[in-house]
Amino acid sequence: MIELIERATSFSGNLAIHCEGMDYTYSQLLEVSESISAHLLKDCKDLDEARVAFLIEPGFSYVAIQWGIWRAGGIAVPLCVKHPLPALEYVLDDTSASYVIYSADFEPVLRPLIEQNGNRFIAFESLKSGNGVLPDVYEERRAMILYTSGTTGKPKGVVTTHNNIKAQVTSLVNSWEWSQSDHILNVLPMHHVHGIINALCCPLWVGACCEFLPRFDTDEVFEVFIRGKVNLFMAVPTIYHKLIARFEVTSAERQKEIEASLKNFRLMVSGSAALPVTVLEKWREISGHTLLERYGMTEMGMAISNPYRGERKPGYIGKLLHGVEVRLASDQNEVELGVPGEIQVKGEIIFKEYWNKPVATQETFTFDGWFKTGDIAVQDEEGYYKILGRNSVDIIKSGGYKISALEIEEVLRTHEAVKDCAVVGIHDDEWGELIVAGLLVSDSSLDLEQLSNWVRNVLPGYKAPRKYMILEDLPRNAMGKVTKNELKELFKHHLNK
Ligand code: MCA
Ligand code: AMP
Repeated sequence: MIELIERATSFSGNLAIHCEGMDYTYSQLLEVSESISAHLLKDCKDLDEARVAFLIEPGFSYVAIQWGIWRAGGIAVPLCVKHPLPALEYVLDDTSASYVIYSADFEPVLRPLIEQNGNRFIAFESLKSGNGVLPDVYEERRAMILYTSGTTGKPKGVVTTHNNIKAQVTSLVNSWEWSQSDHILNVLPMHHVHGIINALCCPLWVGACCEFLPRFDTDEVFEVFIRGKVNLFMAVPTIYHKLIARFEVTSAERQKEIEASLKNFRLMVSGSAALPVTVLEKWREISGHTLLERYGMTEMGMAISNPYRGERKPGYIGKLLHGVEVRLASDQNEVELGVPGEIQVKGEIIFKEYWNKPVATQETFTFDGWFKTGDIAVQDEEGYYKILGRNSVDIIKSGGYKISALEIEEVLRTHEAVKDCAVVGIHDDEWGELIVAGLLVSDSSLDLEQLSNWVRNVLPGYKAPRKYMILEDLPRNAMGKVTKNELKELFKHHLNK
């Protein structure tokens, strides 16, 4: 049986999930997930890695479905609750999902697909309780597919096995000293590693409690902090930036309550994007905590982290985690200490494959099995790594989301008034990078607000450009290739005017 779930039997009376004012124990999680498995299995003995997608708000039902799919031998494909229909459809088609479980709130967005092919869609509310014999699911089997943007157009499905997930979780449980008495607040999107592995599977591994908020909201986060049960928090730098901004305009009395509640925390973590030193320092003034910055990727979970005990160096992502091998390399060769190189990683944490993309999978590993992250870093004499950048200008990190400039460009080019375009990320204190697009248009009266709304019907809001600039021509080099760094400068100049 899957170890994460098997372990839950020894914490059955513990509180597992708190959401929307309700408490749920591990025994409820086991009971409801078993019932979901039985429903999914119907007459078969094992889902045999069939893909089961689910579109559910973060909370108890989300976790029960995830476990239900795993216990029935399926591959869990969590969908993003903010995606418009085309983005959801892409994932469903790419995974050829056998079933799609959705809660009533998402019926309107899925309706066109339900009308076309209703059989594979299961309303969560219609899941019948049942019990039956569940299959024995070996840890080598595929467990989950998460979608990530890369340097080629459309997002790729990252496949992890139960063994990969176990390695990713146990490494963090040991390094960050998770225990049964922990209680984390999880405000992260539940279709990415940060929310799923770090903030959900880690507490569940040790019998701790994961509390969800249906959506991120600064006041609600502070409200939960003040209630005093939570002792761990993990977020992207943009969230800390937003919490600081809200704190600064809060009454002195409320500020004191927030500060007092933060004293009870044992750990606060930042990751998914570079943590600006100014944010680290301001949060330290408010909370008394030096944020623990760590580094990870959808394809591997976490590989490098500042220490739980020991010096957390501002501006550094820390040292390699237990059970992981890391090297800095130029092409296939390790560089000398102090010389920048690409972060390459080996270990059980590394994903199995990109779904249905054997060539892309092969290309992302060196001939001798190192996973190539594409991130450039340098190591200091004490073993701490510092990220210097990425080897592709086409990857943008905004709000902690990884976004492909090429994917946005492809969408923009399908608009009737757009002749050509180039998308880049420019520095922004709040979002890390802001997505902006330079356009060549066939109709100079193009309404940019309308264009922006049109884009948001195709792409999720967090992938939509925030600013557009109509240009006479795109900056290009002698070979005719768009020079994106020049475009960034043009934008900076344009926005500073
Ligand atoms: C939203 N808005 C933005 C952006 N996103 N503006 C600029 N840039 C953006 N990227 C605007 C919206 O248009 C809207 O404005 C307003 O902000 C609120 O939108 P909403 O969607 O409600 O935003 P939010 O809920 O406040 O979201 C901010 C967020 C979110 C909570 C920081 O971006 C988030 O959850 N990020 C976490 C992503 C994450 O988990 N990444 C982990 C990937 P208006 O109302 O004017 O339209 S896993 C990973 O990276 C690895 C493994 C790792 O290391 O962890
Ligand atoms: P994703 O594919 O969404 O999992 O994003 C992974 C990428 O996020 C990595 O390749 C890095 O570029 C970036 N990242 C994650 N953590 C950090 C960090 N602490 N500092 C800088 N970049 C980070």
